[in-house]
Amino acid sequence: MAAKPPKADPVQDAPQVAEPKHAAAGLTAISHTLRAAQRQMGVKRTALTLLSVNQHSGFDCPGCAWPEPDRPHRAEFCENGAKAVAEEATLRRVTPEFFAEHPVAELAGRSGYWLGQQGRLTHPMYLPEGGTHYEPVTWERAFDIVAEEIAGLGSPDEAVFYTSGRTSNEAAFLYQLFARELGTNNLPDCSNLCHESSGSALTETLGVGKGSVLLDDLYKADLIIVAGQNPGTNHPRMLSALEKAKANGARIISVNPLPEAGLERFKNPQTPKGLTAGAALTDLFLQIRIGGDQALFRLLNKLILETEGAVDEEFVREHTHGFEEFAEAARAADWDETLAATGLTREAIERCLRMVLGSERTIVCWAMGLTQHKHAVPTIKEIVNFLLLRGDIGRPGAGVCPVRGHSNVQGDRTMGIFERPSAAFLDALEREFGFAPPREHGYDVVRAIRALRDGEAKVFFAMGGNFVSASPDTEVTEAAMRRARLTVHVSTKLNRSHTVTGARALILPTLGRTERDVQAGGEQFVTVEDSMGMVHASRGRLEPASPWLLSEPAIVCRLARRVLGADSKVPWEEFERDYGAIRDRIARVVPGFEDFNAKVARPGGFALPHAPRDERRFPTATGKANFTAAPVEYPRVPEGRLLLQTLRSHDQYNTTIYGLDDRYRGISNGRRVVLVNPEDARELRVADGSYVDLVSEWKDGVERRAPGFRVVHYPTARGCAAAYYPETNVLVPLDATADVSNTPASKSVVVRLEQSATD
Ligand SMILES: Nc1nc2c(c(=O)[nH]1)N[C@H]1C(S)=C(S)[C@@H](COP(=O)(O)OP(=O)(O)OC[C@H]3O[C@@H](n4cnc5c(=O)[nH]c(N)nc54)[C@H](O)[C@@H]3O)O[C@H]1N2
Ligand SMILES: Nc1nc2c(c(=O)[nH]1)N[C@H]1C(S)=C(S)[C@@H](COP(=O)(O)OP(=O)(O)OC[C@H]3O[C@@H](n4cnc5c(=O)[nH]c(N)nc54)[C@H](O)[C@@H]3O)O[C@H]1N2
Ligand SMILES: [Mo]
Repeated sequence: MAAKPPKADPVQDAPQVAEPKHAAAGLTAISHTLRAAQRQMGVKRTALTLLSVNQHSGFDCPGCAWPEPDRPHRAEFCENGAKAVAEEATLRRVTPEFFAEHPVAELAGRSGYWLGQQGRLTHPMYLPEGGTHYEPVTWERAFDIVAEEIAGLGSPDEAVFYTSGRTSNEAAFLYQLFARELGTNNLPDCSNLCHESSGSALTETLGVGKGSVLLDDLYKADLIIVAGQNPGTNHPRMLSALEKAKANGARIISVNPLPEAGLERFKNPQTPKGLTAGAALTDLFLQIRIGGDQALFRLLNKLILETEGAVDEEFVREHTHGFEEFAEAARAADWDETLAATGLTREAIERCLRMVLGSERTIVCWAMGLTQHKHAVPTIKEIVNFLLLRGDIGRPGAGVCPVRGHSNVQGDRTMGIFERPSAAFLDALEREFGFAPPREHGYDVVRAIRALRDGEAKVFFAMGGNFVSASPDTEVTEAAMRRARLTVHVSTKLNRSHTVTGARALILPTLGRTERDVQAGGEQFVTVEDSMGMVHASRGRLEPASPWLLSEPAIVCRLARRVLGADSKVPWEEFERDYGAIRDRIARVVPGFEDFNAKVARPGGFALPHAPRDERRFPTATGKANFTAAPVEYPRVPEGRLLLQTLRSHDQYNTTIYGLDDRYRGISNGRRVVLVNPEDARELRVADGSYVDLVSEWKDGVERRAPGFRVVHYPTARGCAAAYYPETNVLVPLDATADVSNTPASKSVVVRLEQSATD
């Protein structure tokens, strides 16, 4: 039997603290997996469901974007993938009766954890203007309401269409098609909050905004640098790949302000040895100061340039542009200042250099620890400089590996979910469908919030996600959302964004990945693209959570028909009937998808072309791979302040909170904790176990406060602190974003700690 959801909101500010762990996974992970899954699904459904995750004939794990091996293990999932699946395949339900019982005002006072634990949404629900409760509504009426509000806009640019990264390729393609036929490029997505900095940096330097390695390259690498990423929690299947790489002789350097358990040692639950001792992963741990990565790579580059024979001169000559200017900047780097920015010793950097010089094939992997800073884009460009110097792009075992978050976030972008689409993409749409798509750029997430705040956008539509909790500056974002005329969420589960609404609001419940999708044309499957540009099919097996659910493609098709009417140039009905028809059009619009339907029928799918990886061709403005010479930046922190990063615990999927523990870091039963280096804590006079308010300081002078955090003395880098997102999003100023990519700088927030009033 599955357990009932919690009735009351648990007390979350009484966390318990134990010693952090030094290894990830192993038997404990298996027992946690099964317990979490059975709580939501019961025993039989757990077994059935987990065995079809990431199998060629099954569904793509909604957990993360890490690729599947060619021959997946019979149990090709991880603890956190299983939790993501269990959240979706849960037997708990949020019905019209639930909404009748709980007024919206009450739901708005609940924690995100409590909301998510209530289960799957079963019916379309409507909150009328002035209403206190969501009421059931028919699908027809729901689409009428959206159409009414869109018809009332002064221009299509007053509507915003957000996407979270679980949406399939088919749904994403239709969604952007609808927005563009309507007449707007306002297509912000979670990527704006996530890897946008990677996309910006890689597009400018290499010509393709995606990673350049395949899974197999990891197995061939001599050296893998993992910077700003916590795979033990967020990409657990990556640990198996790192283990295999090590067995093949690779060495691993991890660059992180925190000693993350998963990177120290991995106990692979798929192997007998893994269940006991496990394998040590990290050979060198560089405990970097938050925001010090650009400085680190600049120093490494300076040292490489100073070492006889270390530069791959032929590669630099043949394939790159801008070397001289870059080399001059790198040679001129000032040791003292640059070193201080890293918080490392010169010896540590020289040790790292020796490992770099000893490697013929180096891969750099990274995630949010690098992308969410003001200088995220130049940081990633410095990593590109580093790889270019050694010729480590476009050959086996080497390259850039931004590790994506949501399971199809990369595919959504490939399908055109982008507020700044290329002219080539729009031309292709125009040719294929015969309408003129808008050419002006639309809003990204931060700009969409400003537009809502300023009354310039009035309809907010979300294809998945939890916009108000995932976005920065919670109070500003929530106030902005409340100014909208209409907010609409296509969702699987209840979340905070359903409770912070415009004048009218709709919740449109949809099928999840795990569920069977039957349309008039028969049973359908969808496709996704993983972090390494592999595209494959995903087919749900479970009965839908409720008979009233529509699939995401069906929702877009019906909405588009209702809003655009008979004038539409797009055969929406045909697309809803048969997703193969959607793929036929994708094949004609998106490069790399030729013969899409045939290629995706192959087990394991197919790899999208990647010019730098496949042929050392760089489709940049210069036609070469670009070295760049940005000045080194790093966050400046005034006396008595700390630099706070906002990160994930082991028991959450972004804003979906699975539980209140962060096992590897030794935290349990609560989330309001702030990890502080014991030396800093002593200087700041904050005792372990005392309670503080986190107060962020930003140049606008506005006080942003997150009250009541338990101080945990923790071995993070000096001057740095860490606390969980989304509780701390209230501290991230809307205007504190990365240059160029405009991604919120959620990993470098200057804070002071104030003794809590209640302490
Ligand atoms: N179970 C689970 N899986 C997930 C998610 C989830 O929430 N739960 N989220 C998914 C999504 S959307 C994403 S984007 C990914 C996120 O995956 P990660 O990027 O691993 O997620 P974070 O918890 O934000 O961790 C950031 C890591 O960077 C480090 N870090 C912080 N600042 C710096 C810095 O300045 N320099 C360096 N070198 N390191 C730094 C932190 O200590 C931490 O280890 O995971 C995906 N997978
Ligand atoms: N401070 C801070 N803020 C951050 C981050 C950080 O590190 N620090 N990380 C950022 C990152 S990397 C990201 S990606 C964003 C995440 O931002 P989002 O993608 O907007 O947020 P999620 O929490 O992943 O969305 C969860 C909701 O998605 C819905 N959902 C789940 N599956 C499906 C599905 O199959 N279809 C549909 N339609 N809906 C579904 C459920 O209703 C669930 O409540 O947050 C960002 N915000
Ligand atoms: Mo993400």
